[in-house]
Amino acid sequence: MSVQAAANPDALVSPDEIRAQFSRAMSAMYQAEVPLYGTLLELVSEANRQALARQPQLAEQLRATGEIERLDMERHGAIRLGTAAELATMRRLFAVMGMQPVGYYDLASAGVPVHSTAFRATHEAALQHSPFRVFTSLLRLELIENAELRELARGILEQRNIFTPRTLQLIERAEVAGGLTAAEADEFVQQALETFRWHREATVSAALYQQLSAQHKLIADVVAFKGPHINHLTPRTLDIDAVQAGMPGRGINPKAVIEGPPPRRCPILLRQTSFKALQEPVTFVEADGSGALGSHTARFGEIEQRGVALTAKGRALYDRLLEATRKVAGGAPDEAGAAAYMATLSEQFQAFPDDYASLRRQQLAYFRYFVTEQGRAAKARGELATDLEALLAAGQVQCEPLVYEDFLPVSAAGIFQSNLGDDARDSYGASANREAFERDLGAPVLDELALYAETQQRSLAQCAQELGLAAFA
Ligand code: OOG
Ligand code: NI
Repeated sequence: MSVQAAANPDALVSPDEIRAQFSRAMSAMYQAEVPLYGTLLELVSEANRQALARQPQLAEQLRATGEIERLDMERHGAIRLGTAAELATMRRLFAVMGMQPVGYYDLASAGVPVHSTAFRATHEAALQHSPFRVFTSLLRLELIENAELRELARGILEQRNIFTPRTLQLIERAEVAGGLTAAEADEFVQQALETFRWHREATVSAALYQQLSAQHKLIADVVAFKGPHINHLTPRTLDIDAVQAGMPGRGINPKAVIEGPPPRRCPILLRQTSFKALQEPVTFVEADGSGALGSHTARFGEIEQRGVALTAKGRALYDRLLEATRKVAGGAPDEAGAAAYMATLSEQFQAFPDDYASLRRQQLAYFRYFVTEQGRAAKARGELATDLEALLAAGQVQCEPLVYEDFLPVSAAGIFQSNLGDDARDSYGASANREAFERDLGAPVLDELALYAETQQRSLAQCAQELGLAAFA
C-alpha cells in the first residue's frame, strides 16, 4: 500500500496503478497456468539485454523516451468474447484501469469470425506507467452458417455470466465514486482475474463441442467454456529474430514466419511470432451429468517487437507493400514457403525508407521531440536556432521515434490461423461491421492515428514552452 493510502484509506488510487497491478497479477497467473510463457520471458529478457549491449544508440533512444523503464513489464494479452453484453461490461471493467478501446480490426475478411479492438492506455504518461493492452475480439455469431447451431450457441452464451458479482459491484463503485481506494483496487484485481482464468470444465457435451469446432475452432473456444480465458500474454522484445532463433533450443516451436514488416535498421509498426497452442485436457458435461475427458487447444505464446508508429501516409505505404508481397508469394505464407516469403517481403520493403531522418521528413512516421542539454545552454546564451529544422540540425532539439502501441489486422489473422491448425478457411463473405461493433461495445473506438498525432504535438508544445519559443507549426 502506498504511503498516501496508508495515511488516508479513502484516497482513490490512480487507474494507472490498478492497471500495473492487474498486469502483474495476470502475468503471474499465466506463468502458473502455462509454464512455457515463463520460459519465453527468460528468453526475451536475455535477448533484450544483449540487444541493448550491442546497440548503445538503441539504449540511448529508449532512455530518452522512457521505454527502457517499461520494457520489462510490457506485455499484451488477448481474449475472445461471446456477446454484446460481455463486450460492453468488459469496456467498463477496463475503464477502471484507465484502458480505452482503440481501433477496429476486421478479421472476417481473413477467415476468422470475429471483430476486435485493443483496450489500452492512451496518454504517453499513462503508457509509461503501464503499457498493458488487451486485444479483445467479439465472436460474430451471425457468421455461423448452420442456423440451428447458431441459435444453440446464442442460447448457451446468453446463459453464462463471465464476471463475478463482486467485480460488477466494484465497477459500479468506481463509476460512481470516480475511482477505487487501495483496498478496493486490491479486491478488484483479484476479482477481475477470475474472468480471465482457465477452466478445464467445458459447459457443453463432447458432441456439441465437436459440432461447434467443425464450424470453426474459434467458435468452440468461445462457446464451450465458462469464460474468456486469456489465450496468450506477449512480452516485447528488442530483437525478435534472435528470440525466434533461440526458441527451439528451449523446447519451443515457433511458427515459420514472423508477421509484419521485414527486419529493418529502423523498425516500423510491429513484428510478431507465436508458438503453437498447447493441447490441454478438458472435461465435457454429458446429458446425464457425467464428465467426458477430451482436449482443447487454445492457449499459446507470442512475442513481439515494436517499432515506430506510422502516419496515414506511412501506413498506406506499408499496406501496399505487404499486399504486393502477398501477391508475389501467392497468398499468406505457409511453412514450406517461409524463406521465399521473407525474401520477397524484404525486397518489396526496399521501397520503404529505412532511416529516421527520411521517415520524419517524408512524414511517414510519428516522433517525439525533446530539448537537449545543448538546447538549454543555447537558450541561456541567447543563441537558439529559430525554427524546428534548424533546432534539430543544431542539436538543440532531438527527436525519437514514437512507439506503435496498436496491432495489425493481417498479422493478427496470421496469429489466429497459426493457432487454429491447418484447416484455415477463406474469407467470410461478410464485410467489416464497425457500426455493429461500436453499438455492442456501447461506445465508439478511438482513432489511433489521432492519439499518435496528439502525443507528437504535445512533445513539440513542451519543447516550445521550455525554450520560450512560439509554438511550432
Ligand atoms: C488474438 C490474435 C491476435 C495479436 O497480437 O495480433 C493477436 C487471439 O488469438 O485471440 O494476439
Ligand atoms: Ni497477440
